[in-house]
Amino acid sequence: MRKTIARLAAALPLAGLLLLGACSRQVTIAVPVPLTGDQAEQGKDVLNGAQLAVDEWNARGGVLGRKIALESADDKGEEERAAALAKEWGNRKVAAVIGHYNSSSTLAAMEVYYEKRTLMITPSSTNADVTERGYPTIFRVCGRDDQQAQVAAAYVAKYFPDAKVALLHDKSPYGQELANQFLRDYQTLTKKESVYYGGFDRSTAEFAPIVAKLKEAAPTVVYFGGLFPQGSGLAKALREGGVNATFMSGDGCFDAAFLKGAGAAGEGALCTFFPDIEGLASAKAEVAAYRAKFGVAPGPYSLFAYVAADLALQGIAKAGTADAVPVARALHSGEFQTPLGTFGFNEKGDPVHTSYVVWKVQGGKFVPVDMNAPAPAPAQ
Ligand code: ABU
Repeated sequence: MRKTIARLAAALPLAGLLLLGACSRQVTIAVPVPLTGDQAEQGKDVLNGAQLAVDEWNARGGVLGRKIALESADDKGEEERAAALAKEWGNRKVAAVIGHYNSSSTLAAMEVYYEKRTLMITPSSTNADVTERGYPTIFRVCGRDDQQAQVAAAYVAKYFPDAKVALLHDKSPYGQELANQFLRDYQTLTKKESVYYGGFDRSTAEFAPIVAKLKEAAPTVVYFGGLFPQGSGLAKALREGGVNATFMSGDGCFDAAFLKGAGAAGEGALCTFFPDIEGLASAKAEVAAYRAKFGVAPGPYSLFAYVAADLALQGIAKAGTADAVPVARALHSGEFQTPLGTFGFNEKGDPVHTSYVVWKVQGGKFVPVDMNAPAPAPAQ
């Protein structure tokens, strides 16, 4: 018995080494997203997209002859948690991070990823600073708030020539930047001032005070920089409180949860998002594969997460290593085929091509609006 224990004890370090060897031969893709709380579904959308890409790569033999492992963690949409995950995964030398979902989390974590030489590609964080800070191993596959705000401002300037615009935001890096960019562009285009500008915390669910202020300001368009949990509640409160303005927001409200939360009050609301992705011929196979695997349609950012994971793996394959610096160089210098079309990054890490359009809630669904329809004549 004693001999057996001694043999086992002698074999344990070897088993440990073998296990370590097997693990280090894996390429790990990490996905930090909110998996609890009011953005849990959006986090799952992203996780599923990345999972699909990883599964397809593994089915083709992995990358560099190594199996790809996917790890996910709940960043809870919280900055501190995001930074802690960045530290942990950076220390463990994961090959790439697909995330975070929220701009606030990405901004809190990305410096750590950069310092730890961890490649990071966010599918959905649109705050300009994510790429403006100039970290060469940090990328995004979505567009930016300054781009979508410009489209929104041009739309309002053209189709609401007599608008009285009020701006609200959730004080987050995403929401506040979006509202500020919208205001800047709108003022440049129309030389008009807003009738109201204000912010409230992400935790606010009681909108009566804000409704009272807007009743007084009497806007005809309310532009909200923020996410769907508050956007839907706000749209509802405004309608119920007698503020009959057109509600407009960005990609953060472009979600089925906005439609559900706002109900009838969401009818006529406008959001900026990418053109119809599910309708893209290049995305047809992945949309079908996503539906087959998860039993639901992809969420707004599912295919972006798929593309982010796929590009990380294409970059690794092209560089011949999982080390972030050569992989980032490969991503910066190439063009890649993806379900979103031919994809390249500029020197900042933003997609070379991105486009936003305006979507309108009609019959409880988001419908793309005709951006070339003639504008109404201004009132005399
Ligand atoms: N882009 C909207 C969702 C996430 C964010 O940027 O905070």
